[in-house]
Amino acid sequence: MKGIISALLCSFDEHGQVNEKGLRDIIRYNLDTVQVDGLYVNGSSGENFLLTTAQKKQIFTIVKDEVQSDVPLIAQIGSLIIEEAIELAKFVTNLGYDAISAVTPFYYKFDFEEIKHYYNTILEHVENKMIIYSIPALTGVNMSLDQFSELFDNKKIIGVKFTAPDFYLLERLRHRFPDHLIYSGFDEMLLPAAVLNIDGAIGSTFNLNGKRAKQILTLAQQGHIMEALAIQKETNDFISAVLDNGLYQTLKELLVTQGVDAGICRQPLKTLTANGKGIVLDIANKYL
Ligand code: HMN
Repeated sequence: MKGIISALLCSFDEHGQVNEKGLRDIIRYNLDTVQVDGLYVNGSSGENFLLTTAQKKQIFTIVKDEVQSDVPLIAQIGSLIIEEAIELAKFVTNLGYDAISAVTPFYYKFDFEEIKHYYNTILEHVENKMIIYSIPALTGVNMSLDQFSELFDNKKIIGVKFTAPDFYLLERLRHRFPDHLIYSGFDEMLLPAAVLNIDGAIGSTFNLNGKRAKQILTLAQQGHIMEALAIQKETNDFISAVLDNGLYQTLKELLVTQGVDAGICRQPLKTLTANGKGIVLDIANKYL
């Protein structure tokens, strides 16, 4: 489960329903064209927190059916409703997902004991491996090195998706846990994370830009930092254009320019205006 892993986008129709053909198209593009090393399903990029339980299960099922065992699959099952997290963890484990992942519980400012209890409780119910999903900017949950260490005391917790610009903590984590899987979560900071010897990266922009990301990771691993930096610069030009125009909407519309039926986002995420779609064409011409 190393390398460049796409945080999979999902295709929705104008009624907010999963477009199965579109989702399969997105998967095929990731596997056949971008050639990513794995898929992270129902993360932020999959609009997970806007979905019903039935839709989450539908997406997990379609993805496994399309991918089979071609690349590793990680299922994000985190939910504020712990019963839902457990139900989804069991569901994807039965489907054959290689690992589960759960975002740190958010909104209520849970303390660390509550967060630890959350992970351990989910894992009591399921025979699978867990990747912690840490994204402090969105959850408000900042964990220290010692707190990560306490979580890792549970042998089923095998790694972390580290989505934060804290390279000191990332280096300390890498040093202290050489055998855990450490993934970088901010695509625009892939190179500095790669220099710290991460195992891989999980990100939204890899649905389109995964080839450049793979080059950055490989070049950094080989010590070719300046070559990697040139590709990170091009990548960041791409990412900043995407962010300026609306992240998930733009990524989906970029897929549409490549013949992928990527659909639109679920409400309350907005849809692109005609002007926004024009900007997408410019981005596609420049970077794809
Ligand atoms: C996921 O859960 O879908 C992604 O792994 C999250 C990932 O860290 C992305 N973060 C968010 O979308 C909030 C990044 O890929 C991010 O989109 C990218 O670095 C652009 O900022």
